[in-house]
Amino acid sequence: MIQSTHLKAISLLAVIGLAVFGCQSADDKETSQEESQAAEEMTTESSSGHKAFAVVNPKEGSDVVGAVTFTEVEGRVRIIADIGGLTPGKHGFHIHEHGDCSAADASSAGGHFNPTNQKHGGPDSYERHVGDLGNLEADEFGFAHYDRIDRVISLRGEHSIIGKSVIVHEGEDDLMTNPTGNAGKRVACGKIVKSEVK
Ligand SMILES: [Cu+2]
Repeated sequence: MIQSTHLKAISLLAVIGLAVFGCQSADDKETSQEESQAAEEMTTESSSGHKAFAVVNPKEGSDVVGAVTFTEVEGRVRIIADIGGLTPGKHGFHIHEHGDCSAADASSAGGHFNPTNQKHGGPDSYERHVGDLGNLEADEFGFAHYDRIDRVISLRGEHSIIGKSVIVHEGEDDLMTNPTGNAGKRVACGKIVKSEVK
């Protein structure tokens, strides 16, 4: 049991390390350039090969920290998140519309990313916000590992999540209550940055 906790801690640190290393080559000024570049590439490239990541940092009253990677896989996006410092159980996990985590309560990140103006749902709901990714589920040690392929979010074009933010919530997303899923406070936030890793 102790060994498995250590392994999880080590893999979490490795993911954060990779993400932070990648971060050194990307600053805020480059984001709009990257976004227009992404739109340009949409017409000239297949929809594979782009990557993005977010390092999520704790907001007020929380110790929640971790990293999320987004990787294009045959026109869809694989999302892998490793997050620690959670209370055991489910926590709402969304992409919010602004890449601004500066407010103590992360209210600066705005609402769920919803460019298609739909109602809140779960990741597999017919109607959902682009940013509706459901829940993380933390184990007894407060670690959550999330790995799924999403059919709605994108790393290019109108549904691009580059420059938006990832938010982890204190409570469970009920996958139903519009527009928030009733998931409570925002306990961690991170801006989504396009990765330069080839
Ligand atoms: Cu949210």
